[in-house]
Amino acid sequence: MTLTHKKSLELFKKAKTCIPGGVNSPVRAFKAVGGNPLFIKSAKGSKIYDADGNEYIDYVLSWGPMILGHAHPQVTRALKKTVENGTSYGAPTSLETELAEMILKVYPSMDKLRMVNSGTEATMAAIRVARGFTGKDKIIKFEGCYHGHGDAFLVKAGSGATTLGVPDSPGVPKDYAKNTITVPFNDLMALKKTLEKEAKNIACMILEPVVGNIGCVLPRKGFLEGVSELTKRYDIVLIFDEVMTGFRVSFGGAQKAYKIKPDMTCLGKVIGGGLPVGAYGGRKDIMAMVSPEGPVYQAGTLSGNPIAMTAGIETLKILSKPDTYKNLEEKAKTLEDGLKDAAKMAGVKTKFYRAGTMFCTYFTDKEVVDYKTAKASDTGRFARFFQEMLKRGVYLAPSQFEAGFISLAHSQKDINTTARAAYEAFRKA
Ligand code: KE4
Repeated sequence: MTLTHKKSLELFKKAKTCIPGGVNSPVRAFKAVGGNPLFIKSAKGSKIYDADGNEYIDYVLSWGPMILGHAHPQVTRALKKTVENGTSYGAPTSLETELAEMILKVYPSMDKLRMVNSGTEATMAAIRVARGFTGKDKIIKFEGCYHGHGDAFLVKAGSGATTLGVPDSPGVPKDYAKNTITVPFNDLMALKKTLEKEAKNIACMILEPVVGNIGCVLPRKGFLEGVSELTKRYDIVLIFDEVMTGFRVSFGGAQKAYKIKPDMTCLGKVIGGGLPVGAYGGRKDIMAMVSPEGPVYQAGTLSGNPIAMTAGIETLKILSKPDTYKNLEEKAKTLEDGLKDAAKMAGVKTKFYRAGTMFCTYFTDKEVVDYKTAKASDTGRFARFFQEMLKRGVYLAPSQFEAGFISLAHSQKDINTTARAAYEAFRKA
């Protein structure tokens, strides 16, 4: 099936005259997979439709938020109603409390939370609060974990994983980056070594409990328990960045699935139901630091606005219905079996990882356990696989180092089509 992307190409050329790289977020530009990005005109359920009218089964789902599928009627109806009352007041509304209570009920590790407008804002604020609470400056993050574009996180491991960070992007001052220490994910020994040296200066440790930003990398047995135990031993604030894993790995996120109680949690994506929402929260003694209750400043013009809250509330109402996650798990497992069988029948060596409804296929025959092993996979082959799947009407994340997502709207037919396309795409790639 030869799809034309003529309209998308025209739109991309035009976008590049006024937006850097023609996109408002870099990964959308298809740089990692080649070719030009598709401009999307509409979406419904499990499908997205590009400017040339081509239909795709969507496994990006806006990078996670659209767990119900696109344009869910209950969410759309509620949004239309709310928007008639105005869109933002810059004053408190009952909707913010309603969504906050819904989230706190599902994440008992959080006593209180603050709404913000993105995952980046949530993680930036969370480390500022942890620094304010502990009076310490340094933070530990893990290689390959992405926490948004805050300066503190755009840092790569200095030479030797336990030395101080160096900027990973121009514009991040060296003096700032040196407060971020990066340690390999799944490596408790390296973490212990770092802590022996630096523990007294460390305010917090932040990690994606399942790493969705180098593909999908699962914590080794005992890793999260080890991290939790070490943060308690050294009195360091443990922050779970569940912007992606929240309501994805399970209804209660990775902290529920792996039974770990972090001191703070960052959320985003699903809790906004496709509207800009992030949130950070945690123990009441830590959140008491947040202005205006406490001295740590954080603010936002549109934080908690009624439209975004409405989308989040309706999304969580549907997700909290009984059997929803049983239904999601069945779909995700069927997809996993289909993709694994397709690779096997095509004679292609891949490693597939999944946590709840997030997943990833690597082109490698070695286990992928961290940034280094993820980077060693055959990204060129992934790019060819991506393009072959696109030709067959399946829209995967345009980078090996991203996770794929499935929604309540994906049907058995969608999954069968995907598996058939994958068999042909594996052979061609
Ligand atoms: P946002 O600022 O993009 O809402 O959230 C940042 C963020 C924080 N923490 C985790 C674990 C995340 O995955 C993200 C954002 N994820 C990327 C996808 N890998 C968003 C897509 C993009 O950058 O365009």
